[in-house]
Amino acid sequence: MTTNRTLTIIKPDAFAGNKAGLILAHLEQRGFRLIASRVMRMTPEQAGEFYGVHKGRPFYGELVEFMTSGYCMPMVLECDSAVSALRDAIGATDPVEAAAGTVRRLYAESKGRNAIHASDSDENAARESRFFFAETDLIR
Ligand code: 3AN
Repeated sequence: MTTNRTLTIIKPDAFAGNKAGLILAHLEQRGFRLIASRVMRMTPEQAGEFYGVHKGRPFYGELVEFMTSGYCMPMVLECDSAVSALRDAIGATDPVEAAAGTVRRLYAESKGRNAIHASDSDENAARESRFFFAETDLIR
């Protein structure tokens, strides 16, 4: 995993709202290239492990419940400075605080149902990409 890649997830609210294509197009227009994608429904065990860093926080149960409530779409994206570029493109966790033109400002409903996940470091991008994809899915 090179540092010009990051992991994103179109979350169940956006996927169920038929926004996956719009969000991918939005990101492609900003220079991100799609390396790998899948559509899946996470089990409680998978969501609990993926968000294990938040275990013990008040919103953890709600977060796991939401992430398992429907289909989602993990993707690996490539771009210069991918992690920071994608964090900039998705905007703040709470859509009311997200800058104009960001994915969350455009498509998120609330702090919990906020349309999209993006890795917050190169280390987590590598770990989270391996969570959803095999090494062979990422070869170019
Ligand atoms: P981000 O996704 O912007 O990195 P984190 O890492 O602080 O935000 O939180 C992980 C996820 O947990 C968020 N994407 C959001 O869905 C959920 N979350 C965070 N804070 C809250 C909150 N106060 N209430 C409900 N859900 C929250």
